[in-house]
Amino acid sequence: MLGHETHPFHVHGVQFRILERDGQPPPDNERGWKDTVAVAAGEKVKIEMTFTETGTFMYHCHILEHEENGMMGQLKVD
Ligand SMILES: [Cu+2]
Repeated sequence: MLGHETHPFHVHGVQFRILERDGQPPPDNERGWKDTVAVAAGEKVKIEMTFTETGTFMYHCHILEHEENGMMGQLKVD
């Protein structure tokens, strides 16, 4: 079931920093620049990213069957 698995969330074209996992600072190994972050079922991860270009940026779960079942979207940056 899609909602009970860990999801490797990925954004195209930009890197980000992980600010919080369930309201707590991330562990040391997650404090660098990332393009993918694992999000466990029920977990909330706050990230921060800066776009230096306008356009449409895709985000999705990196598990193919999740992506094909709707875990993808677009960010429009004007
Ligand atoms: Cu997934």
